[in-house]
Amino acid sequence: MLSVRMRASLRGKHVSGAERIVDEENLTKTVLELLERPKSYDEINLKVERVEDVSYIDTPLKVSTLRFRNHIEAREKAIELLSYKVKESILREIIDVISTGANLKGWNMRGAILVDVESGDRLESDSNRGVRTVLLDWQDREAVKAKLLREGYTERTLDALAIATKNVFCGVEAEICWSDDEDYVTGYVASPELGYVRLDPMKKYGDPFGGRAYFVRRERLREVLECLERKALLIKGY
Ligand code: PML
Repeated sequence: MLSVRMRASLRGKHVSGAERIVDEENLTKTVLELLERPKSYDEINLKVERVEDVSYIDTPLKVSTLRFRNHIEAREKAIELLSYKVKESILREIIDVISTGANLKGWNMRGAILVDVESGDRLESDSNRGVRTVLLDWQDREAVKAKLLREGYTERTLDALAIATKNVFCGVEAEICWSDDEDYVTGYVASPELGYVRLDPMKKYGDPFGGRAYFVRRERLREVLECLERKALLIKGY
């Protein structure tokens, strides 16, 4: 199979990214679809890579949604939900980091922050880039997308649910995420035990800060990273 990845930027800022895992006969169609995604850009990077060893899982994490009056209440709920696994003080600190710009320049990180689930230590080797969950897709993307949209979810859910599902598959103990898109305020927490819990809203409209944090066991760091960045995964259904 082939992994197809697209990244687009405008004046040095990332504006769009997407990934598919497809068979050869769907390559051209997929490349064209991905090229049409970014609305404005001055650079598009397209990478096609053969993947020999693809793992399959039957279903993604279970999805639920909780709605709140404001992001303060939603963030408190995120802390409450994850506190069975991560200390409250660590969760508060990480939420603060994401909401004020996680990289060294005080801006959003492209990838996720990696956090030791026990101590709260930051584990990513490059604190500007972070860690990216790649090489993943739905086996029948269009069918899952149609079902999610029918149920009132969004295309963001489609992509974020695939990422959160691969993260759990790879050994991430817990995750917290909300978008850096100013107009997209729904975020989520995820873990093997909680599933994928959407929290709406995790920030105010117009807020440009967002990102992801993955809580991992330090002693499993190497294998988790290897899986997140190098193991191809297809999710069969929803
Ligand atoms: C959802 O609506 O299910 C939450 C999606 C979060 C997306 C985060 C992102 O795209 O940056």
